Amino acid sequence: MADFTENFNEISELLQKGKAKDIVVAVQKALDAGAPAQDILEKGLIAGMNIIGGKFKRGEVFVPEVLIAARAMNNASVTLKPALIQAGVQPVGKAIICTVKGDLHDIGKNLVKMMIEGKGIEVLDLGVDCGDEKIINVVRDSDAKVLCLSALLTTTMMALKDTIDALKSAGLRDKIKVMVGGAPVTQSFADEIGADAYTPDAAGAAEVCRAFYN
Ligand code: B1M
Repeated sequence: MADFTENFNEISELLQKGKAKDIVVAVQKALDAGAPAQDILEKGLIAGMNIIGGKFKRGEVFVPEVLIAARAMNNASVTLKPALIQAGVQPVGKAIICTVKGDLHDIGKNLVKMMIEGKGIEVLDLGVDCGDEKIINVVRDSDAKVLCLSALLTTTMMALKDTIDALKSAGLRDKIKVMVGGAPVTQSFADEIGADAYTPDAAGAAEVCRAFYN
């Protein structure tokens, strides 16, 4: 079996340096060499972002470095997307995705979106920092079956509960399944706030989301 370690390391390093143009070339090179898209994502892009995350935590890099790494991640994700999405799959239904109020971290949300699209589900992306009113309106007016909420901060986790409560108050809780995720979220927190599902990663989110359409 071919060994793509060198490709993954190159991608991880370019991500850490925030090389938004070069990383696109490296991702394409890895795809052309036959590296599985899922491995490029996990062993190259996410691995690189985890290293930057650790350095950010230890005060070795600061917000600008993290932002340019995030830009490189988003560019690389766009290049990777067609390989992650099965060509020609008819949408099996619709889902809504966003980050909750106060939360600007959209890299994980974008990955979850991509992976769900890869299951043939059309995703309405409401973006970041999404207030309840906007979410309620889209849930009411669309035929989406699943609402995916992402929160990356301990301070925005409670907004997951607020949104679920707002759905209840609007009489819409039974209309939609609510999935939650993001680094600080746990299964027990998801249970506590009355979410229908929690998964720790994007691939799991796509599996669970797809199961709601069976
Ligand atoms: Co921020 N940040 N950040 N940040 N940032 C974290 C999250 C932090 C852990 C860094 C740290 O201190 N170590 C920390 C949070 C601490 C806490 O609350 N416990 C933190 C902080 C404090 C902040 C600010 C407050 C910093 C400041 O201003 N002082 C600020 C807040 C801004 C805001 O949101 N209001 C802030 C800002 C930023 C940037 C703008 C600079 C940038 C975001 C850029 C962007 O997203 N466009 C940024 C980044 C990049 C990070 C780190 C380094 C990386 C996050 C990331 O993208 N990870 C992060 C440290 C880290 O995680 N190592 C950090 C990669 C991504 C693929 O993972 O999003 O976890 P993640 O998604 C995963 C899973 O969680 C899951 O699937 C994904 C992949 O498998 N998942 C789901 C996500 N959503 C899901 C939904 C699901 C299911 C699974 O179902 C619906």
